[in-house]
Formats: sequence, C-alpha cells, structure tokens
Amino acid sequence: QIKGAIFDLDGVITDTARFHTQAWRQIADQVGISWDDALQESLKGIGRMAALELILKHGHLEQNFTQGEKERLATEKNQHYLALVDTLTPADILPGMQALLDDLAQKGYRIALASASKNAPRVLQNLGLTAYFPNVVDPATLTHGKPDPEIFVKAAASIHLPPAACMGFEDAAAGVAGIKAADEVAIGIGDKCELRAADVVFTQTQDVTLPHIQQAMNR
Ligand code: B16
Ligand code: MG
Repeated sequence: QIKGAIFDLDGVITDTARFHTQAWRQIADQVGISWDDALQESLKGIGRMAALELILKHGHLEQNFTQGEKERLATEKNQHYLALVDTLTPADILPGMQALLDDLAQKGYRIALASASKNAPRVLQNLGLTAYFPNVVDPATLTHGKPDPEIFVKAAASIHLPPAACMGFEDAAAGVAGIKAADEVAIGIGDKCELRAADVVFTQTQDVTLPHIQQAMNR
C-alpha cells in the first residue's frame, strides 16, 4: 500500500525549467556555444555542475576551462537563475498541484521533496509551499545524481517508509529512471513516449489527482 508521495520540483510543482534555460543560454552565448532543444531537454533533473559539463561538451569546449573557471560559470548562471526565481509567486504553482498536495496531506500521506536543485527551499518559499515539505533531500549530500536512485531512496527514508510504499512524481526521463531503480511507483508528468518507463503518465499536471492515479494503477 502506498503511503508516501515524493515530488520532483522543476516541471512537477512549478516550471523553473524556463529560468534554468534562460540562465544557461546566457552562459552558452557568452562562451560561444549554440543551443538546441535536445540539449535543453537533457538538462532536466541534472545537477548544476553536470549540466554545465553537458553544455560545454555540446560545444566541444569541455577541455577549454579549468575547474575554477567552470565553478565561476556555474556561480554566474546561478545568480541569473536566482534573480528569475525571486519573481515566483504562489500563482506559479502548476495547475492542480496544490490541490493534490492538500488531498495527500488530508489523507495522511507522508510527503517529501527529491529535487536536484540546491535552490529548492527558496523556490518552495516563494511559492508559499514550505509547510507541505518538512522533508527535503539536500542534493549536496548525494554521491550520485538522477538517474541514480539515491535521491529517491533518501526521500523515502526521510519519511520513514520503505521505497515500495512510495510513489514518485517526475517530469524528466532521468528522474523516472531513478524512481524505478529505487523500486518506487513512478508517476510521469509530460510526454508519454519520453516517460514510457513510468507506471502511469499524465500529460498535464491538472490531471494528476489521487482518484486518477488509483484508476490508472488498477487498469
Ligand atoms: P540548481 P529538479 C533540477 O530540478 C533541474 O531540472 C535542473 O535543470 C537543474 O540543473 C537542477 O535542478 C539543479 O538546480 O542549479 O538550482 O541546484 O527537476 O530535480 O527539481
Ligand atoms: Mg524535474
């Protein structure tokens, strides 16, 4: 029986991907790297330094920067990103997600956050959702990022449940892979083909309700 709900942040609770994109594109332009949709998609759910490596590799420039220079680029990206994050308000919660959180809380589900973002507490604060998430996995404590299951295993432990008693909500293929490798139920939100490894996929957040999940799981 499922008693825990583990949430990804970007793409599930709110659309911060557009801010990550805007901030990374500024860095890519600065160092002369072209941008494309496949590169953008591959950055979803991936940690900050790993994302920078993917961007530099895309431009065949991974050998051209020292570790110190890479850290400066990542810091600069984060400054752009935070300026954008601080424009978020509760109106930026994706449709239906606050209702889902309310329903879960009211029915006694334990809730945790499994986001690769080191800025997750600030994003939750700006959205007015801090009270729903007393359990946020700190990505700085992780040895491996998504698609490794580590963050989802830690999230289940934070709410004192075995992984098999948890469902994870994810918009990224790397995240769905992590949830499945953790032996949790995967609820994908987004493209049915991209997220085909999930147990259930919803195209839009407003369709993600407990009754819909139960219906889909019983089919
Ligand atoms: P930060 P999620 C991820 O969030 C984003 O999808 C990914 O694009 C970003 O690089 C990563 O967080 C790290 O974010 O730079 O704020 O630490 O989808 O795991 O909630
Ligand atoms: Mg995400």
